[in-house]
Amino acid sequence: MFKKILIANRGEIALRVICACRELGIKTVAVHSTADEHSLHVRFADEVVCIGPPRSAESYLNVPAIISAAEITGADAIHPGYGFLSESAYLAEVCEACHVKFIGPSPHVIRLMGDKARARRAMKKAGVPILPGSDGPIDSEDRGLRVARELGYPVIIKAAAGGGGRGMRIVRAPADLGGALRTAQREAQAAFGVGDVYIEKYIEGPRHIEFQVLGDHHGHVVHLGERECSIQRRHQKLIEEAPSPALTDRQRRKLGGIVVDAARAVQYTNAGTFEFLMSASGEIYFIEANTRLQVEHGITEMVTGVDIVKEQIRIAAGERLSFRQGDVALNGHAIECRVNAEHPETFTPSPGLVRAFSVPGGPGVRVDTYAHTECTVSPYYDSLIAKIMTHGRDRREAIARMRRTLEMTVIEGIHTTIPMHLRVLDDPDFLAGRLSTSFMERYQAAQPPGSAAAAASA
Ligand code: MV4
Repeated sequence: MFKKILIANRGEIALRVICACRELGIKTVAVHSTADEHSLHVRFADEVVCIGPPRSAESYLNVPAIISAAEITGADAIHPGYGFLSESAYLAEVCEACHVKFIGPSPHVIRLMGDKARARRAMKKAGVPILPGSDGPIDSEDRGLRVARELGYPVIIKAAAGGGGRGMRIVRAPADLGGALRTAQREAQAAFGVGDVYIEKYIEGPRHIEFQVLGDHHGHVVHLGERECSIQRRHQKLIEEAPSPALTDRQRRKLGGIVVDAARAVQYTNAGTFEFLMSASGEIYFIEANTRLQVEHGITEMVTGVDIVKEQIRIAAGERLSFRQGDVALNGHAIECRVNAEHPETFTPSPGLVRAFSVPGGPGVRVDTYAHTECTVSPYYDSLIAKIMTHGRDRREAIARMRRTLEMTVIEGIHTTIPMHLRVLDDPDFLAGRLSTSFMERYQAAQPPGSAAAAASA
């Protein structure tokens, strides 16, 4: 087992990794920017290295600074958390060259899944249902038009190097295809340095369902069920739940088995997520795989009892998975609300000094946060300040616990998205489990109270 792990991240996820290391008896090294000098991940790590100024590009994304910190402190592994360098095949390669274990999949698998068009082919070959679409990159308007005619409109053009919603174009008629193709290629080139795009049949208002897997270095792969992440806005998830209210036990077993076989086929190791879209008529299609720990991993931990971060560390150290698929039982229901330092109606960032911070505990409540009274929310990083998770015997109980937890949470000095969450938790469609990625569009239409638009429509 490792003796010392460097955590190449900040905020609540750096603290989450520290929790796992402490339970495993592993020393920790925190790295931080000058903006995070007083943060809790710095306080609770055994050793600390300042790696640069506030801007991420010069600190949390600075590979030479992070590798140097690992070498200076004698860390034998690096946990990248999520975001930042967590899906960098380059960091994983540099780690290999420096004989520091990267806690994640191999550089080869990170690169495979990072190219969404290649990942699509690999999953198709492994027997995973994928969306009807092009077999490879589309490089001409002629080919694009032919593929789109076969698929039927609408279609969606996606950047091979994209993911998470960046570099996508929906095309509803042949006349728009050429322009959309050229724009998508240009945007992909500018954003990712690779202009390749591919085409899929476009699914209107789907559900977003993702399977959590773990694979060790001895050929064992298990899945931990799925999460439903349909409540999102501009590709930022707001509320997630496990399991999905839309899957039957039978579908879960079948799809889980397919995902496990596919992960084994690509020699997937460590934690990973296989994302699917479910159409209104209930068809399920693979869209992409994430090769990192995800923000929403905690709700899967609540329903399975598996500590995913500890498993990641054990797997990277070469240990065997300590349980088999048959040992995984889903217990009850869990929900996560991402509390962001943002205005609840306009979603504009609200950094600053948190004058008071108090979240209740009680049965079935878990809070992963870096926040505390008198902390500051930095404008330099993402606005997630707390993940409030609740568990119940069933979905209703999990929701009731979430409502009372949010109602009894006190955060003063900044705006948070808690009022938005409380509105969603009262929504009849939400309560009935009628979810889709279009769900939040009606909340976007709502005007902030006191605004000119609200006054005009009153
Ligand atoms: C799609 C789609 C509809 N049809 N692909 C957005 C992020 C990226 N992971 C894939 N995305 C989508 N791909 C086809 N063929 C709709 C989306 C999509 C979406 C997917 C998951 C969660 C939220 C979303 C919000 C808007 C669009």
